[in-house]
Amino acid sequence: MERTFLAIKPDGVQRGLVSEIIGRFEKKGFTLVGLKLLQPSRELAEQHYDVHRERPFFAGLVDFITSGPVVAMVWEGEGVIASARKLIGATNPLNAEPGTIRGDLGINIGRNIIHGSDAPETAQKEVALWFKDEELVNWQPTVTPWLH
Ligand code: 3AN
Repeated sequence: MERTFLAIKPDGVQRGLVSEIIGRFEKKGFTLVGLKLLQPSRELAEQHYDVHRERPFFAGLVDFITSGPVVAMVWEGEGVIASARKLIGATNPLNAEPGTIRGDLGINIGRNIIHGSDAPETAQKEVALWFKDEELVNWQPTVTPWLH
């Protein structure tokens, strides 16, 4: 079953949006298989944003993501990678559609509340970077098996 890595960034945590955001993925019907609160090290942040290393905003991005607690999550479900990106919305919250997390809750591209893996390869890499195997729980909802 497909899995994706999602992280509520320090702005989302500090603004008290954790339950609102987790609720959106729960209500959609995806399955939470990994969850932890941590303040990422610079090393972890730099690895996570490695593809942006040459971008002008890289240093600021690493400073920001390491500045406070982050809620790191792994969600599972059919098509979860692309669907989570839709629920999250466009990178710039000012362009994100109403109804999406960034469209409803954010205004600043540098403080865009949540990260979501953008493709199967990055999802696999990011899940392995942020979580040990034993931190993930292999389970399936039994109350609504028809959903899956
Ligand atoms: P997304 O998070 O939508 O996949 P990416 O991968 O293009 O977007 O960018 C990663 C992160 O880098 C974004 N979530 C955002 O926080 C930051 N970022 C992207 N573009 C800019 C920018 N022009 N200025 C500041 N931060 C940016």
